[in-house]
Amino acid sequence: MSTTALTYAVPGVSCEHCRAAITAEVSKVAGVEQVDVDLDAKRVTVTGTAVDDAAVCAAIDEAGYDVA
Ligand SMILES: [Cu+2]
Repeated sequence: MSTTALTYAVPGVSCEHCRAAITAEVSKVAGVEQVDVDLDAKRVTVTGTAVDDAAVCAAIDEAGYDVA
């Protein structure tokens, strides 16, 4: 199985709380192995195997943030 890296622009992230909230929700998505939240670039990078893009978007939304 191949590892994929998906990147999302999430303008609303600004602090460690945002990082924790998004990491907690996105980590629940099937196949996700790593979640990186770059607070400076306002970008979330998700690494994993056969990760469903729509599920990650839904998880970020669930955490309370909008994907640009
Ligand atoms: Cu925050």
